[in-house]
Amino acid sequence: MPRTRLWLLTAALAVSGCAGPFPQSTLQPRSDFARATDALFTDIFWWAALVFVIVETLLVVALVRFRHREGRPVPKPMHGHTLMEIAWTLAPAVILVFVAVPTVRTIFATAGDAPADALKVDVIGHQWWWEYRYPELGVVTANEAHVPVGKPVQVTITSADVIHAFWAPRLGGKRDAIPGRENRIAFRADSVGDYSGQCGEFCGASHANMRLLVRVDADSAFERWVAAQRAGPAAPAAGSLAEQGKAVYSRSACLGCHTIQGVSPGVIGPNLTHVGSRSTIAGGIFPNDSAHLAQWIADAPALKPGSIMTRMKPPLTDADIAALVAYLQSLQ
Ligand code: HEC
Ligand SMILES: [Cu+2]
Repeated sequence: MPRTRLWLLTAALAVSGCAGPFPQSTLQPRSDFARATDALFTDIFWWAALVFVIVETLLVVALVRFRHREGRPVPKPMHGHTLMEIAWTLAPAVILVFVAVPTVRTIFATAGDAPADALKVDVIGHQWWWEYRYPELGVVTANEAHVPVGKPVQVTITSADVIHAFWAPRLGGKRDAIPGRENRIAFRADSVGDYSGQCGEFCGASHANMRLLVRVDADSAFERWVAAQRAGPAAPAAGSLAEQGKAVYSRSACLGCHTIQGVSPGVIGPNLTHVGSRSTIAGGIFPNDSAHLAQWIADAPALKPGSIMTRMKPPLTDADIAALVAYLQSLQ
């Protein structure tokens, strides 16, 4: 009885793994690219299932029919059977053709370029965050990419330092981000929503903390986003805490590493011109709220091991940090 219960418990645990939601499952595709790879997977899965059933059936039949029985002589081994040798050489070859043809077809179908009018997005991997540039729109942002629904998107991927891999599983396959090289993915997202992903190639201490978000917007929302990103940074109100924050920013090391349009030209870290409009910070791992911003500015490596944004020296005062947070949040 306890054994049955143990089995039931194990089965329940295993099945509960199928409950979802699965924000990063390639089995829930939301673009033409992801649908192509998912269809290939399903296709090969059923061929593999067929092979499994045939092989296991033969195995069980052989075990039952030829098992040892009292008084039965030892079966005579067989040596050299031309027909069988040909059969078990040919069968795997045929199976491989059934796997290879759709695979190669899918590789070609997903390796092509998007049509010439596709939205161009340049993705640059950094330790440990993503930079997105829209060369035709003049937009630069970090960690959260926006693309319009139903439109072809041409993503060009490279890296500023080591090898990373851009991977938003429900939209497109994994592609390496290699310094000095450009890889591409073309896809057309088919439903509005947030699609998370992450770096898929080990890239150092905080590889696991290098997540990303692709927001697929309806046309009008995408246009609003582009217009907001193209606008200059909001000017803080006179006498506000945000204005003090801007002053702290302008006399701190921040400006050597970060760009805020018209304020500082740094290119080591993410562009902060509209940082207040993003939902997360630091490679998509922390919510963009006052508490996390304050902790991050005070001591980024404590939140994210190895962070290139080091602790500020001399340390900022709590008042300075509060002012900086207000300033960053005003940059919508
Ligand atoms: C040595 C260069 C450097 C300096 C100095 C620096 N940062 Fe950063 N900052 C970075 C890097 C690199 C990242 C990305 C780190 C990551 O996500 O792993 C970053 C990330 C950030 C982020 C998160 C942005 C996002 O969208 O994810 C904020 C906010 C930020 N820095 C604010 C500041 C402020 C305020 C200062 C000044 C007090 C400052 N930084 C000083 C390099 C720097
Ligand atoms: Cu990585």
